[in-house]
Amino acid sequence: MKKAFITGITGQDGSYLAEFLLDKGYKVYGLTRRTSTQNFERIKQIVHHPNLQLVSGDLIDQHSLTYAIKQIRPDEVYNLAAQSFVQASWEQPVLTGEFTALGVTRMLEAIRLGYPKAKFYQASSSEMFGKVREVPQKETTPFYPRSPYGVAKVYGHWITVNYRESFNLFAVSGILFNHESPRRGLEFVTRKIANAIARIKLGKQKYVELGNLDAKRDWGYAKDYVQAMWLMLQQDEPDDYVVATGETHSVREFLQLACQAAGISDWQSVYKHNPKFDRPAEVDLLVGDPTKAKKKLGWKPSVDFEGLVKLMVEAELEMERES
Ligand code: NAP
Ligand code: G4F
Repeated sequence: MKKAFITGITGQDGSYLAEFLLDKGYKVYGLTRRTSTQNFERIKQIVHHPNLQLVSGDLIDQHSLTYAIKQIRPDEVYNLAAQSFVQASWEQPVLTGEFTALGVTRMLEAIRLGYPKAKFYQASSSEMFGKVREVPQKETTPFYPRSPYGVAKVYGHWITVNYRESFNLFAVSGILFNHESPRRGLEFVTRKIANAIARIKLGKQKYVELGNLDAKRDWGYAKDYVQAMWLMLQQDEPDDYVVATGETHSVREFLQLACQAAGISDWQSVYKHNPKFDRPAEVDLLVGDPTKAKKKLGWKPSVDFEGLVKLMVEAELEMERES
């Protein structure tokens, strides 16, 4: 039985990846950190699965990571844990650096010292392209991060490449563009809009307050993207890949389509601008070129932009009707 160790198992991607690997017959170990209340909402369907084991630790605590790797001796390690909210990275830049940047080195050290045969996946991000140097962005596009989060991810990306080249580890970096789902945190713009529009439709809320509607993102479906992570670790050679849909849409388009999906005819009547949600430095346009992932991994997205908005709004309508 293959063994996988996932950091960030309680997050959006970690929970989908754990389900995907359990379905494939893996024994899955998930790192969870101590919190005053348990945060197992996204893994509630699998938490009692006989092939899932939760392991206590934190990206800031080297011993907990090295101990876990030594004990488990995993075939595959997926480092998905991070302070992942861009806006919060201006409010907590040092903590973001500790988790999202140095946390990667701690994981790599744990593998190097504890079980160097493990294959390592690093959750890199399209935020590294920031003020984009070319359109669309591919594996060779230079980075120009625009937030403490983006800067931390650039560090995580290069330390992964460096450990591959220095210590011959099977370490790969997946440069994933935005991917969403009904399990997205409520603070991210897609889930925030989908949830607010459902609540407005049901008469529970009047407006949705947003920042910059002009920002454009390449949005895909999270379930498709965890499959790409796994495919990267099944290759003969470690390499880095862009994972994206190749299409870009504005926050405004997301809002308009969400209203349409809920049967709200005038999107402007339910929207207010709130400068609180504007960012000190914005990433205006992201659009990825997934040619390499399609060709070498045989990966392709199964849900388009319209389908994604629809599935997110429908999930929120169902949840809000029940609550
Ligand atoms: P998420 O939902 O915010 O999940 C983050 C996970 O990291 C949670 O399980 C969280 O645990 C854990 N975590 C945070 N700090 C930790 C620490 N110090 N020690 C241990 N665990 C810690 O993020 P996601 O959307 O699933 O994204 C997964 C990864 O992909 C992240 O690294 C993110 O930066 C990256 N990424 C995401 C996207 C995207 O569009 N979703 C795109 C590119 C890259 P708690 O539950 O305890 O908070
Ligand atoms: O949903 P967002 O917060 O995601 P963002 O900043 O693109 O980051 C996400 O994707 C990255 C991949 O590129 C990941 F690495 C990262 O971990 C995270 O998952 O914001 C998207 C856009 C931004 O341009 C923001 O300015 O939406 C704009 N926006 C407008 N109003 C808003 C809002 N964003 C949020 N969160 N809330 C608003 O009210």
